[in-house]
Amino acid sequence: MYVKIISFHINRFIHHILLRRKREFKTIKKNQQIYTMLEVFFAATPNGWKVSIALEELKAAGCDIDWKVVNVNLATDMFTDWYMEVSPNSKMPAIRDDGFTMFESGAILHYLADKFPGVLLPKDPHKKWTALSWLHWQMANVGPMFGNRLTYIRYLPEAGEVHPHPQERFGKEARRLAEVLDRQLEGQDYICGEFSIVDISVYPWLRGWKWSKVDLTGERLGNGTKRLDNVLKWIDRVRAREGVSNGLRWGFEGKEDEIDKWSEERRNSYKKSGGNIAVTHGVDKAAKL
Ligand SMILES: N[C@@H](CCC(=O)N[C@@H](CS)C(=O)NCC(=O)O)C(=O)O
Repeated sequence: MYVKIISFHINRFIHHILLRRKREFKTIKKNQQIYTMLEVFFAATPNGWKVSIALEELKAAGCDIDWKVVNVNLATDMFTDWYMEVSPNSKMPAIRDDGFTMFESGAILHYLADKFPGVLLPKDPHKKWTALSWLHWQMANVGPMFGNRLTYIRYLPEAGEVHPHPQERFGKEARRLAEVLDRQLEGQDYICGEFSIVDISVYPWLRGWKWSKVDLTGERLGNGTKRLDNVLKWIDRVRAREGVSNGLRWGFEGKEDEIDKWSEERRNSYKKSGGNIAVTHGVDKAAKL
C-alpha cells in the first residue's frame, strides 16, 4: 500500500518536472498576454539585422515578445547537420519558435508581422499586399544585388580575385534599385507610407551604401548622376527609431561606438571572412553538385 502511494507521488513529481520543462519551450500565457520564447540564429550582417530590428521594433511597440539569440558562425556552422535541420539552404538567419523552424529573412519578417497584427504590416488588405510586393522586391532584388556587389567589390579582391564585369554589373543594378527606392519614397516617410517590414528588409542593405560602394550622392559617379535625397533622408529617419537602434546593437555588445562606423579591425575581419566564404562556399560547394 505504502509502496503504491510513494510510487504514485514519485510519478506525479516526474510528470510535473517534465511538463514544466516542456512548457518552457512552448508558447505560454503570461499576464493574459501571449509570451513567446523564440530562438534566433543570428550573425551581425544585413540579413541578420532584419530579424533583430523586427524583434526590437515589436518590443518597442509594446508587444510581449522574448527571444534567445543563438550566435552562428557563417564560416563554420552553415553546412553542419544541426544547422541544416534549421536552415536547409545553409544560410543565416533562421528562427525556431515553439519547435517550429523557419528560414529566409523575408518569410521570417512576414511571420513575425503576422504574429502581432497591425504593428509591422498594414491591416488594410490592399496596403498589406502592396507592402508584400515591396518585400518580395527586396528579397529578389536589393538583397542579391547589394550582396553580390559587396562580394565582388570588397570580398573577392581580398581573396586575390578581381572580376571587373560582375563588379560593374551588380554595381549598376544596385544603383538602379536605389533610384527605384528614391522614386517610391517621394512624398512619404517610409517605403509604403507607414513603417513596416519593408523598411526593415531594405534598410540594412542601404545603410551600408558606402561599404558596398553604391553611390547614393552621385559624387563619385559624376556626369550629373542624381543625388538620391529621398533615400539618404530615409536612411537617417529609419536609423533614428528606437527599435532599429536596438536591433543594430546585436553583435556589437560592448562595442556600440562601432555600430555606425566600423573600426579598421572589424572592416578587415569582415573582408577576410567574406572573402573566404565567397571562395569556399560559393565555389567548392557548387562544384560538388
Ligand atoms: N535570401 C536569404 C539570404 C541569406 C544569406 O545569404 N545569408 C548570408 C549572411 S548575410 C549567409 O548565410 N552566408 C553564409 C554563406 O553564404 O555560406 C535570406 O534573406 O535569408
